[in-house]
Amino acid sequence: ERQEVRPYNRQRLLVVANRLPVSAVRRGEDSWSLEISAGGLVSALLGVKEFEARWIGWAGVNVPDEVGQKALSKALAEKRCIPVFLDEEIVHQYYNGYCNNILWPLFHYLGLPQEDRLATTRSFQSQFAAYKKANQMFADVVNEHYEEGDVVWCHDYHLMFLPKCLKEYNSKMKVGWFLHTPFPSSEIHRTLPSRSELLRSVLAADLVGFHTYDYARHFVSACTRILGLEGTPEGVEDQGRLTRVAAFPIGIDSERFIRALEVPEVIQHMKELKERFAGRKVMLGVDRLDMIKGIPQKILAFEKFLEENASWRDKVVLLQIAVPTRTDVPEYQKLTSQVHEIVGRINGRFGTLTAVPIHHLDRSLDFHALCALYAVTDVALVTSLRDGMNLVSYEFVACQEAKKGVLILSEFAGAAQSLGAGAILVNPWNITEVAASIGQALNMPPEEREKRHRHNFHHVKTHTAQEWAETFVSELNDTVIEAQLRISK
Ligand code: ADQ
Repeated sequence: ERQEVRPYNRQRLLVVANRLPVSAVRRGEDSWSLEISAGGLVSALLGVKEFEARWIGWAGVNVPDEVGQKALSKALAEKRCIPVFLDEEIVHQYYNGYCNNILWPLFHYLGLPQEDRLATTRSFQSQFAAYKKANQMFADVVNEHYEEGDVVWCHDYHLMFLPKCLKEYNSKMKVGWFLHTPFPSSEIHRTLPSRSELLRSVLAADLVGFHTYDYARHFVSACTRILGLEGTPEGVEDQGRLTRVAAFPIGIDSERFIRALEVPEVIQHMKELKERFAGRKVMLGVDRLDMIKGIPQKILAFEKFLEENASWRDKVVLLQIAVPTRTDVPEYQKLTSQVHEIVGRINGRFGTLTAVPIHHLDRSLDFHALCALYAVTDVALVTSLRDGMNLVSYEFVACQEAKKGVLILSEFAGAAQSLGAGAILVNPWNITEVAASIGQALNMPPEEREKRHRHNFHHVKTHTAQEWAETFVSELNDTVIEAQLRISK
């Protein structure tokens, strides 16, 4: 019904995220090549097709010269992308510093950096200043391209300051903000020195969205406890102005995965994989190499399983595909060596001259290779210590119509709330429990696998990325109209 009233496909949507969905590589003074970048946000928004969407964000490269900036803007315009140019110092302080070293770990319950408290506080302040400056630069570009009637949708923890900057430019702009990570308990958020300023800036938006009801509730309690505002079932109220707060669980473009399984190249890949691992059950992990994904914990649980189940040692293989990200941040470098060391030790311990139990790849796979891998997998292991949603679990389920494999899923991933009934839920910190659930998954009778898969497949097929975006934008339109009605009364 709503769709008839609102012509979604004609409304312009400005999607603002730290990164554009493409990465640029310089080929000459004024020539660029563009590649799609990996990650959950990009995967989800590529599934959103019904809007007249423009993307605004950083292209992932430093372009100090005007010739290069002009040429890149032109190349990006063909992909409906508009670049925000950030210099190296800002990227270092804002992106590597405040976003990835402070907000990301904090929102995933890993706490604030604490090696040297005084030094941390000093750099914290300059990083927060750079964060605000970068957000202002995004706001300038949005403001330059904004036309009346556009909807502006800001994404993620990189841009918490943006709603405020945008409303200062134009209080009539429809502004929504969505967080792709968890929003932590208010007791965690209150440790952040800039806690109040960030909450207030987000509250400038008309609609604030999270993946789960729990994250939305945590945000509202942070606003009530830290700012002393009033929380209502609708959102947060400040002097008669309501900021609507709600849950909008993301999904994937499931049909894209289902269709891919009929592509000859994917069928060929599947055949090769089946031959390569004939006689062994295939277990799979696909993650960005990040401490929140619990990769060491997952591998240690697999080791424990092999330790306790000698008869499985030559009958199962774990394929862990971990694409490196944020390679400039020292913690991520440490994690890479830690994972390599554990994998090496386990392969040395349980490997034979002809086979090893773990294949670990530090790289990204193309879409078709990934689909083939999902389809031949018997058991997928998603052991995030915290994860906003986790789309890998959705992608695996979408590719499992033939095989009906088992999903082992962390209870700390947002996806546990939607796929919990079909998956085996685990506490990833409990290595013994995860090891036991590997045994349970490998030995699960076909009827039970079928029943669990059916539940999850239905969910993944009916809760798509497209539906997620439509619901958010439709609610944002309604929220603005309601607010105007309230004011005119
Ligand atoms: P991410 O932390 O990036 O996303 P996730 O949701 O699992 O996590 O998405 C990862 C995406 O990257 C998937 O589409 C996956 O296929 C792809 N990917 C990962 N590793 C890959 C590899 N080695 N090769 C190829 N592709 C790979 C953030 C939040 C999540 C939230 C999403 C969307 O952390 O919790 O679900 O945003 O909101």
